Amino acid sequence: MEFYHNNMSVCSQKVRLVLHEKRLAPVEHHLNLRAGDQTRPEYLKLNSKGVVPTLVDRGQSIVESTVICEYLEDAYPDPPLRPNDPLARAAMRIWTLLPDTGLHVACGVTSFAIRLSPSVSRTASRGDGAPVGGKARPGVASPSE
Ligand SMILES: N[C@@H](CCC(=O)N[C@@H](CS)C(=O)NCC(=O)O)C(=O)O
Repeated sequence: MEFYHNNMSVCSQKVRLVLHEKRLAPVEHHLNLRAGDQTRPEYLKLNSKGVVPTLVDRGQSIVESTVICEYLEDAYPDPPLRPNDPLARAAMRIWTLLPDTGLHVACGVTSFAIRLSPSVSRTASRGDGAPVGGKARPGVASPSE
């Protein structure tokens, strides 16, 4: 099993949580989104949208974070993460819709602005005083790196 992801990606985080709960340890490929790793031809063969995450399992590429989570639940049911009760399952699906229909889009706009706008990169702060476009402290990854 191979997992293509990024440490700052919310969509990747969802899948990392499921992998951890199921004690699965795929070979990890950390993509540097700022450097454009996600647009390399070999990666686009796995994920034609050029986004993370992507899971490769049993020789097949699986995209879309929620679909990946559902796949992991189906393919590796132990321990189960999806509730059996239909109402609880409906609530689970509402939770998974929240990032899919709102959060990812909102984050995408912000990430895009930070990545492409030199003025935002120069003036925005990561919260620790360092510029968003600046060099990370040792052990701290820059956003979308
Ligand atoms: N609906 C997709 C969204 C994937 C997505 O937008 N991923 C972002 C990171 S959270 C990305 O790879 N962006 C790359 C870019 O902006 O070039 C999913 O849930 O997997």
